[in-house]
Amino acid sequence: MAAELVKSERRGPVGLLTLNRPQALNALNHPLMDQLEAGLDRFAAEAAVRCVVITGGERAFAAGADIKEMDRLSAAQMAADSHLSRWDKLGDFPKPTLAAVSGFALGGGCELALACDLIVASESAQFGQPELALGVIPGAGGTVRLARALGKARAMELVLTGRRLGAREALSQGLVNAVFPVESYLREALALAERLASLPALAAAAAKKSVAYALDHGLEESLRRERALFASLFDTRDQKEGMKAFIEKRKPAFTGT
Ligand code: DAK
Repeated sequence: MAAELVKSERRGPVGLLTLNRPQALNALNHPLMDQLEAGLDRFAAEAAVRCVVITGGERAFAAGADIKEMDRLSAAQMAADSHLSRWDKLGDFPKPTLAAVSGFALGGGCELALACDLIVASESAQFGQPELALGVIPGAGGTVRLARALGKARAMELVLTGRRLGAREALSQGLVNAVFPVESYLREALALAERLASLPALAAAAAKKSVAYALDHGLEESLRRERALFASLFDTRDQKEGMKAFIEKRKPAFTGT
């Protein structure tokens, strides 16, 4: 039987994917990425799952793509790698995603966390892009997402020098949403995920789309798109329920429709 490199469980409305290759600090080799992709596909299709958490271990979220799988590849082989497109899946995921990060989040590990909507970190988390030391650059969104999250000066520094950001610094610079002690970060992440899971699902998907769109487009187009998404939600049951519940001074019972 193939090793379980990504554990997949349901915690009520939350899908939890745990990277499970501790002997290699969760280096993201192809078999692990296959299982991660399969887990994401499953949770995307499962209506009862309303939010997905990706986590690793206490020592490492993930220390990057597997260097021992890449070291001999040529440029043509790397460019032709049929697995590359799946890195986009997480960014395009239709439900809220949350990375619960402890220990090393380096290279592809940092990029994996950055591709999630929110990041909850443990005090021991370290984020970094050490690829230049390997003779390459970040290739799964690191230069792009760090530039957007932190601005030019910080992104240049992190990418060019490989300096790691500790959890507190990452929090103060807006890279992560919250930091908790190692003993409780996963519990806190799951509690936050449960809150996200209770949101009206179509509105949550629209909110994600709108924020992502705004990061890629100009102000005017983004405002137009936001307005269209806003209006589209008025055909949903959850909009009727949400507003009715407010008026009736009760908690809304959202159905995700
Ligand atoms: N790949 C393979 N094995 C790794 C690994 C990695 N990235 N990181 C750690 N390991 C393995 C080590 O080789 C070691 O294995 P054994 O020697 O025991 O067999 C084991 O994990 C424990 O690691 P260490 O002995 O090194 O542990 P230390 O505590 O001393 O050091 C460390 C921890 C995280 C500082 C160190 O392991 C380290 O520097 N690791 C490499 C970090 C790194 O350079 N990461 C970036 C890799 S490049 C793309 C998609 C993805 C990517 C690019 C493009 N496309 C979609 C286009 C991503 C690229 C990368 O991430």
